[in-house]
Amino acid sequence: MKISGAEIFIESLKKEGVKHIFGYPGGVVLNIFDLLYDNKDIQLILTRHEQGAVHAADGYARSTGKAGVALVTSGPGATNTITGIATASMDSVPIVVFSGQVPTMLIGNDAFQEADIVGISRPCTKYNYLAKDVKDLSRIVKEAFYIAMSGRPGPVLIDLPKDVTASKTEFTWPEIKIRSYNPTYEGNKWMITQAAHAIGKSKRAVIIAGGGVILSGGSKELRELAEYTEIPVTMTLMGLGSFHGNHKLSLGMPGMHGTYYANKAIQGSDLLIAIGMRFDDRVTGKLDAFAPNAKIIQIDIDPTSIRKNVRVDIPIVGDVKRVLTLLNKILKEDVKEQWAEVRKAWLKQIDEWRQERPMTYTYSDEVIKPQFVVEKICELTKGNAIISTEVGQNQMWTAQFYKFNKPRTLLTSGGLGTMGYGFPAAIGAQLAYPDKLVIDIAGDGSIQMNIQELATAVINKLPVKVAILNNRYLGMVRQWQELFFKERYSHTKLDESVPDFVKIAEAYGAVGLRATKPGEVEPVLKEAFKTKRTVFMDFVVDWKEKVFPMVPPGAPIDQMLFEEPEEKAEKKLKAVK
Ligand SMILES: Cc1ncc(C[n+]2csc(CCOP(=O)(O)OP(=O)(O)O)c2C)c(N)n1
Ligand SMILES: [Mg+2]
Repeated sequence: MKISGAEIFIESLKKEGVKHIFGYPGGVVLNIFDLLYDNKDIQLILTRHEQGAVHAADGYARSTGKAGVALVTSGPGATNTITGIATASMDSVPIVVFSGQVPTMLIGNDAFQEADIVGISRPCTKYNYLAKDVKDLSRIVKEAFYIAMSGRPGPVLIDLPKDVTASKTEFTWPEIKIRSYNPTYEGNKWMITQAAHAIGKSKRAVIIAGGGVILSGGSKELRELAEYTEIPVTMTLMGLGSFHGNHKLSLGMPGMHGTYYANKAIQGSDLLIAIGMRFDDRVTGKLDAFAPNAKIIQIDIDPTSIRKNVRVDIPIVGDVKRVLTLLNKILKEDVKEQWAEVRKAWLKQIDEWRQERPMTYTYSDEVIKPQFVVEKICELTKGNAIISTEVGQNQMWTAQFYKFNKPRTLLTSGGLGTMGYGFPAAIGAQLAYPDKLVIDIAGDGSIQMNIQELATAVINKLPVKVAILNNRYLGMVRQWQELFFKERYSHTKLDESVPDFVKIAEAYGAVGLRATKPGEVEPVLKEAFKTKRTVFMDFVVDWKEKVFPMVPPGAPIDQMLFEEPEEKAEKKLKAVK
């Protein structure tokens, strides 16, 4: 029996096990939306902006490990997805985005709502398709999910011309084979043996764990490696949750706003084991001063990530979980060092650095410190919530003060740094986990970038909690202006333009709560966590607070700036007024 392209779309998604898609309608996708009107298997979640749909699909994917799906119309609907697609691309998130397109015979004619989305999205998708013939559609969908999920995951876009979804053919679900695409999962055994011997010889080794550990499901193997060889672990922003944040071998996050002791350990190391991380400039600081005495082992499934930024002595292309499994086996069978003895001096040295400059902040009982809010969230949730963040200071304080202890519990835009990501991403995660506590730790600037998704959360009864660290500033940019631009606060002061978030929440039918004093923080959080409704919490925090420590841009990572003494900060405050 012949069925339409729109029906093939539905049947293909069913075959892929898709239950939820996020989207927004328009003229050229009406065929599909018509089928979604009474389809029992697939539920479309209507967001209020296409960017929100893609971030929600991304949050769904990051929190579950399954591909997230979005469906939008042509032209502006399609172009509105680009920030979401680029966000997913930078952080290796598997999503499949379907965009409507004008009929094939009109493509290239500047037809109404035509945009060359295949061209526009090419640099920020892992792969993209223009489905020109309905006969190819099911194969394309199947390939798209395979490409999105396999190897180093990433976003795939399928452009669907209106006539293709209208025309009919037989539905088939073919075997697929993509000749030019064969990710390498097994690492080279000889290289892995070299890595094991290098670990055996090292005295001052450090592991840097990245998002690849989480993507491959390799947390258990990472822990086994660290505990067996007594090597301390630092987790990049994308790697937070891959290793228990409270483990005695945890050094927290490295890099620009990382811990002093992680950065000192990297700089002083004789062996760096980089696992599923790509040496982003926020991690390395000044490249030619990075880890000057270290031999480097890099494990990554994506060969183009290896040696991209730093020299690597032992490159291993492969899936992190499989490589670590073999590495652990070789270590246990062949490299039987007295690990505790070998690492004793190194771990003692790291502890001294930890004592010298712990990750801390100055508490106040007059004004709410943003770090205090994050600490309280961590304490009350015991690290068991799914946390998303926006971008800026709120994101860095979350990374510093929330102790992530499970993979897939932090949803944050690391590579692209997309303000407006956290709230829709939290909506996606809440849909996947209706009974879990999902909290977006937000900034007053970022939350306004996708605040319209309050409607999506409320109407779908998604009890997402948003904790706004309201400093009335584009705080992170203000921080740079204070430190590097002579306190010239050009266009970063939001102040009286910041809306009343309690009223906004209420206007959408959500709950709005506010805390202006430190003593109110815990009661507000407790009240929010108790309710089954969408909640905005407006924490009016100290606007002067900065994220420390900080590596100034272009400096080596052990040359960090620390919190200033109070009097000096006071002087600055006067200067601003
Ligand atoms: C879409 C987008 N535009 C601009 C930026 C640059 N930027 C980075 S942090 C930041 C300020 C964010 O302000 P807010 O959300 O209030 O967070 P805070 O730093 O105050 O916690 C800006 C403008 C960005 N990351 N993303
Ligand atoms: Mg702010």
